[in-house]
Amino acid sequence: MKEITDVKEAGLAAIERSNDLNELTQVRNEYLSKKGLVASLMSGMKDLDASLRPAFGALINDCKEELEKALKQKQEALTLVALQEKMAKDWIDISLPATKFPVGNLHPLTLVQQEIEDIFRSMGYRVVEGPEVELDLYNFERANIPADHPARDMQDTFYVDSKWLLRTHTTAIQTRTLEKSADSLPIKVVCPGKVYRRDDDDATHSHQFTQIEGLVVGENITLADLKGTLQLLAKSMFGEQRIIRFRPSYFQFTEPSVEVDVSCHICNGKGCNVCKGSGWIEILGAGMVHPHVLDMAGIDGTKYTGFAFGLGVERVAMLKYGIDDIRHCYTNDARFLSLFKRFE
Ligand code: FA5
Repeated sequence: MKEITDVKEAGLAAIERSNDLNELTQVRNEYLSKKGLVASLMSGMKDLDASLRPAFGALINDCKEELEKALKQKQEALTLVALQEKMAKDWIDISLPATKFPVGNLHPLTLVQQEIEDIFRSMGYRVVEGPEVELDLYNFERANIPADHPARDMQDTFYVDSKWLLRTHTTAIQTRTLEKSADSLPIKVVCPGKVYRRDDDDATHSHQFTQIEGLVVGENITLADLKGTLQLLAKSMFGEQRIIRFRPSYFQFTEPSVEVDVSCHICNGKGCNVCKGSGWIEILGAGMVHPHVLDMAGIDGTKYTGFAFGLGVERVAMLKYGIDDIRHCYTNDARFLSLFKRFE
């Protein structure tokens, strides 16, 4: 009996002395594990006289319970201390200024493209893309520009071989869409994408630039629909005061064809150096889809009509943001690009 009390006292003292959870685990193992001191005391019970066993058993149980209780309390206390130490060590000053990471912004051409896409999406148009390496068939033949036709000279072409070329205009996406959607009219799409021409680079020309083509085909589509649509585009892009005008033009795949000017947003039509004194700025080419173009795609040109237009995204961005040289769009000067942060 004395031995039990000694073990208990010694155990309680060892628990009290433990400075961290590791030490406490060692004490637990020493006293309460299967081969610990309490278990070995217990194994002595079988050698005792039967009359002494109940009192012995009760004392052992009391010893065990007291040690377990003390261990639990100490464990909670040490866990709390460990947490407090960790918190004291790991604290951060949330009022310190954070490290600033340079954040990029959208390219002006992306901004203009997204703005135009959004305007047309709000009118129920789909956005359709196509391949940049294109078949002569879709870029020229289906656009009513057969081989050896002089109209091919208007768009000097990078050929890959006799069949394949780098598309010269997004009209190639138009001719593909016409063929694909011949059985599911009406068509209402805008087609953005990169195009390539053997033009000499200067302030307003690039050998690679971006176009957005618009195409609507259905019953009773007229030139008035084209004009209303482009009027809305001009107002959305350049302001409510803008008006547009049509000038007769020529494209092989539209008849009639027009070139579209918007009243100058800098001088309000009075004449300035941006509009070269005329009060008008040319923004795109357009027209009614030639019936032969519809026929070639398998659409009845006597029943259905359509309009199409194609604009240069760089030229629109130059007008909208006052960019004086198209080459700025392609030289990746971070100072130039960062100017467009505020437009996002
Ligand atoms: C065409 O490419 C016609 N496919 C547009 C069209 C579509 C007409 C549907 C009718 C119906 P054009 O060659 O004019 O047309 O080019 C359209 C626009 O692309 C021009 O108004 C101009 O804004 C831009 N553009 C043309 N060449 C260049 C170039 N080298 N660099 C930058 N922009 C250019």
